[in-house]
Amino acid sequence: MSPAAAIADRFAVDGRLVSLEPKPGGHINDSWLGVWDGPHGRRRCLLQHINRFVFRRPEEVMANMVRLTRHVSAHLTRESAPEPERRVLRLVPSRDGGTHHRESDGEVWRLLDWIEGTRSTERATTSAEARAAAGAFGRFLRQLADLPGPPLHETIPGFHDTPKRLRALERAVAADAVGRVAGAGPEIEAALDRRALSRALADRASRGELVRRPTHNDAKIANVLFDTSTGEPLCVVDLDTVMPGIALHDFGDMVRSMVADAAEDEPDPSRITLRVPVFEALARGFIEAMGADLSPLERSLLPTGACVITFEQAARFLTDHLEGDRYYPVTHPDHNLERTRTQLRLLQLLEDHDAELRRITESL
Ligand code: GN1
Ligand code: MG
Repeated sequence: MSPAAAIADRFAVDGRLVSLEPKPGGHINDSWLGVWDGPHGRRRCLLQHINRFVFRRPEEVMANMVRLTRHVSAHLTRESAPEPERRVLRLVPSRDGGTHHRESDGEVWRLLDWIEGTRSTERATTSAEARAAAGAFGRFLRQLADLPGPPLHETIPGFHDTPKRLRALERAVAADAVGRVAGAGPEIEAALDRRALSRALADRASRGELVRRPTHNDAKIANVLFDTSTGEPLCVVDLDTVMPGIALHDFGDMVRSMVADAAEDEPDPSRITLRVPVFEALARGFIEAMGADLSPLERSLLPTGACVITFEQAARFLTDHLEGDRYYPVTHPDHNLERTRTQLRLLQLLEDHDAELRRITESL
């Protein structure tokens, strides 16, 4: 039995594990798709190992997940949503009744029911798909807006604290730990030139002008499951970074990850283009789904959200490149530098189109 299969066996699934295959996807956690033969036929589940280098307190990640999935389920029941079990992630308990399994080495694992008949995608192929994804994230935020009780745990402190991300970049440049600063001159200059942008939302948030609420914080299209036959966006996944935040960061991540029709690590930045209709579709889908939960100020700052998050992601990739690729997995030495270039190119395009994007959000 492989180590992952031994761990899968620690969860309360009725039946025999017949296969367990690695499921490539996100950068941070490792996942496997398992198939069980049981009394009610075949059952598929996703086994996940939580990355403890990134999530220092996995128990808090799990506690958030339990609270918020229950809350979303309650909303679905109240709304009489069809097939509610396909619209929210469901944890499979461990054999001792816990929400996760902790190995003797301290590593934390969880098992989720696989949502059958869904597909996910790395890129938005059409404006309609982008609008649908933005609607899914907007509804998710609305469902969480009335989460009772204390705020969710901050699973990664300062996750979207953009000025802090800029300071981390400055420290990485000063330290030049792996001798890569000389080879990244233009990228460092382009990022440090955007110092003012790093404060564009942070200052307003600290003055209390932007509501803090539970947000997703990794709102890329790959984190939405679409119904394979109808194309309806069913379920928002990757809930590890759901924590208090601001809605504009989620909108920013949607634009960052969908507007360009190119992979995040496209090696040729000249192939990055800005699809204005996709931006419009995202704004439309998000505004529609959020309704009155999005303030007039937030609405007017949607294009700023896109710039801030694209800048922040560029700073994060560049910092990691300069620190020797400790956070994001890479396949070749300049991988994080290439990712930085695509983000910087996209940021430039967003800035060049600023007036047009503002006109669009004002007109909706
Ligand atoms: C990471 O692991 P994944 O692919 O879901 C990262 C996000 C980045 C994203 C870039 C916890 O997400 O913040 O935007 O890569 N997640 C974490 O693709 O750092
Ligand atoms: Mg993620």
